[in-house]
Amino acid sequence: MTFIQTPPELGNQYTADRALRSYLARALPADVLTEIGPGLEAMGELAGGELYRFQLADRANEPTLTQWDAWGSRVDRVEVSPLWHRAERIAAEQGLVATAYERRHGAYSRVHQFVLVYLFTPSADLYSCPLAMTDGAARALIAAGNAALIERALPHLTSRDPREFWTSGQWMTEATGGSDVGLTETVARREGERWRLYGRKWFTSAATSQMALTLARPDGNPPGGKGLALFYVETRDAEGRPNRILVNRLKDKLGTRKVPTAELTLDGTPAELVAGTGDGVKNIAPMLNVTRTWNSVAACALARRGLALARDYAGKRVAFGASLSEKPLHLDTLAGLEAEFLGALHLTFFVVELMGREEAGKASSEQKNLLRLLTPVAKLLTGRQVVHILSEVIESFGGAGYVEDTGLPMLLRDAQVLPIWEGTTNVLSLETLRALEGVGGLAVLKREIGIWLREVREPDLVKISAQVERAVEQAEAWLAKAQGDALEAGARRFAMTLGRAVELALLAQHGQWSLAEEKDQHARAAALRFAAHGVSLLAEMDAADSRRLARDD
Ligand code: MFK
Repeated sequence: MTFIQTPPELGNQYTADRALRSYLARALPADVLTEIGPGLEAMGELAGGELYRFQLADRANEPTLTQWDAWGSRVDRVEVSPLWHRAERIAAEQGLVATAYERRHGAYSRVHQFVLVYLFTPSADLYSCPLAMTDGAARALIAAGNAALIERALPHLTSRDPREFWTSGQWMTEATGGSDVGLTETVARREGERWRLYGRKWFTSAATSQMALTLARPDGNPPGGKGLALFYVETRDAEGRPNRILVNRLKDKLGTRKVPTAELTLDGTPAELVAGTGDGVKNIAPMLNVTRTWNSVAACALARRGLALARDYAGKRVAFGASLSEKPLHLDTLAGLEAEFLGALHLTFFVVELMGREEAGKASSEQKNLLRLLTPVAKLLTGRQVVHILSEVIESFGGAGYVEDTGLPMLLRDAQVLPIWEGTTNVLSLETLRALEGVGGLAVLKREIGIWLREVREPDLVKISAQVERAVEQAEAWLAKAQGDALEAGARRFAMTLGRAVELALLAQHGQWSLAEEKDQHARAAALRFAAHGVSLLAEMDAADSRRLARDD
């Protein structure tokens, strides 16, 4: 009889997630957890069961673009995969955006929302992308205080009724640059009573959204980000036709293949100013901070999915006389990945907690500063961690991980977008330096880390605390000394060091709590393993050598 390998399976993705449940037990008041628990369990069941099976069956379906109808009219219809239709309904009904705005649990509402998002994301083929932009648009409209647009769009963006629910695009990237947005070429002209936009948007995610926030330069404005204005666009007119928007083509991408990313021409698209005729980059920043946090949550979610499958498979796969889950080297490999994942999870949800406090009006000025500083740090670090973790997860399946219809390669390809969109690792490292200036340096972070580490008693974890403190001091010393090109060249090592220090400090704090409250060694073990991987990445690099190596000088 030919051998047939039993495939990996998923159970309820909430009840089976020991680390998430342990985190929530510490972070949320018991009554809040009791109230939201059944909803999380239902989402975990859906994501590990019906939706996961649907996702595997729907694997080959990708979005399509029909530009012309049979009679020669330009229609530019984008059709998405069946799973995306289902995901849209689930997202509305389960309040994946709404939960944050209904604020039923005050400052904890963001944690509630993002746990739902975390459970949903890995089974939803990056439908989280339009949801992230929707959440970001809602936040940017509120921040701008534009009463008319808030009244018009917010009820749709935060609706739980699938018939009313809108998603939003975030059209920033042009051919001139995805990072240097100040180079935007799209112009805005005042024609009669309204603004119209002319230009080409080079990378617009989720082209099926009902609205978008976008940047354009009002005629006569100066170059750069300050000369841009933030505009609100509805993508269809009253008859449902494209609103002077041409979909040139869908992008043929490495991953996120279910996301209908499009090149658009704006050919007199009617638009409304969101917040004055300038400062576009500044006005879209609240949206960026929200989508960057979704990015961090998605990184954790995809990493967790890969590890859940790898762990299950290790129990089923037999090689060299024993199951992989009995093999010391296989276990050692998975343990290292789990520790990195847990670091990412704790950093991400700490940022989410801060965001919830800020929105509920409960954040101190120190907490606001921490949020400003750690949003880019979490995004850049978790984006790199998830790619590393999923690359190893694929390898842990051997050849099966390389075969498309296992559904595994898609995980790695989708994860690879997370360090790219919403600001690459390097762009966010530089953003971290700017954010530091705005919050008055590292003092606020050092104080917070000190508070966490003060609770640590267990001798192994106390040693880790010293390692964290050394890394932060080293980062501070480097920052005080580095200037000009050296500062820029080291920005990534610096930002990653900060992020790793925060992750390890949170792991140590949680490890201590979990030992005391849950009699559980899991978080302590994660802290020790993470510490062994190292925290500080800082090193003196010779600029001339870098040029030699990078440019082949
Ligand atoms: C599931 C995952 C979900 C993810 C969904 C994603 C969907 C995909 C959609 C996209 O990918 S959209 C493209 C995303 N693009 C980016 O994220 C752009 C990356 N580039 C940067 O972030 C650049 O650093 C930046 C465009 C901001 C540089 O432009 P500028 O014009 O040089 O901006 P500058 O001078 O740094 O900042 C202008 C102002 O905004 C400053 O305020 P002041 O004028 O008062 O000095 C900044 O402080 C402020 N600002 C910038 N970034 C901010 C911010 N304020 C708060 N938070 C921020 N993050």
